Amino acid sequence: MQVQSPSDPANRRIHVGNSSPAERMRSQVCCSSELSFLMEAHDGISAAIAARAGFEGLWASGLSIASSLGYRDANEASWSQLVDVVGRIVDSSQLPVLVDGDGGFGNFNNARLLARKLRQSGAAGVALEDSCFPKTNSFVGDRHPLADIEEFSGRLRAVKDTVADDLILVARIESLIAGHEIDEAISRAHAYADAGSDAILIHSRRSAADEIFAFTRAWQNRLPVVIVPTKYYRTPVSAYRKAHIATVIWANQSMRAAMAAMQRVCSRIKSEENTASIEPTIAALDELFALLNYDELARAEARYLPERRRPDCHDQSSIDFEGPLS
Ligand code: SPV
Ligand code: MG
Repeated sequence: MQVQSPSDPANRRIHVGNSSPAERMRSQVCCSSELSFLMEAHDGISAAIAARAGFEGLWASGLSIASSLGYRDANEASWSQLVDVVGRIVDSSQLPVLVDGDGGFGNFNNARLLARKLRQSGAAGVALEDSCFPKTNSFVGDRHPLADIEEFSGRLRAVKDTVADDLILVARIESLIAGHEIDEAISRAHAYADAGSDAILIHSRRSAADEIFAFTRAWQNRLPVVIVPTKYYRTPVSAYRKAHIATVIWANQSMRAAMAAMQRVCSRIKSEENTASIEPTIAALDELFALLNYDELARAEARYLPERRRPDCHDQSSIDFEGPLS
């Protein structure tokens, strides 16, 4: 029997040892003194690529998932579509996944249903933002309406009461996005901590991280702080370590990289009516087969499939089709 290497994705499990996805995420987001990083994924292949690159946790981005489905980040994709994609991300990466749950798709009842379904899909955590349904992406438009603090705290409590410690609960504060002062964000952070959150995500749309650091100075790490440096990408991560930030989310770079690459390739193929010139610039098929572990399938066929039924040792036309599970 062939022994699989521990780095073989087919060999990893969502439960590593006795650790659940939430426990693995907790050791990264909540309890580790080291700064940790979550990489965006929006489908199975982007998740597999992030895992291969060495990331130890993923962010299932609402913006990127909506975009890959051809929707706008305005709750146009449904909660069940999100849950389906999260299942693919978990499956293909076997990493702990923090899911962008937007505002929870409604009130406390929708939020707790979403959390329950995400737990079933193998997610490690959910981030809920204090926006109103339907939400708008934080970088689109101005003066986004914020949820009432008490009402949003109820959403958080309902999620906590439903999934307890099986899912990390990150409360995301949109105060700074909506144009409010640090004090407003801090009073929300206190309320959301009291409601049972495991961590606070503070979001900013500025091109420098000044208001993030003003928040961390005032917050004094009462709960771990998570940030999303999409707009203030020039800030070095050493500054986040100094501010004792727990987790950085690289929220949409894979989706934007894929978009740029697809745009380039499509326009070249359209104008050249030939793929010869772009072939060296795109992933080889063998890379794709390696990424998705086709070797493991060949080994499994050798182990489980009678020889006469294996793809490379029979005449397909002589075999009756019996369906994928036969
Ligand atoms: C997402 O990735 O969907 C986020 C982060 O919510 S952001 O788009 O930066 O608001
Ligand atoms: Mg989002």
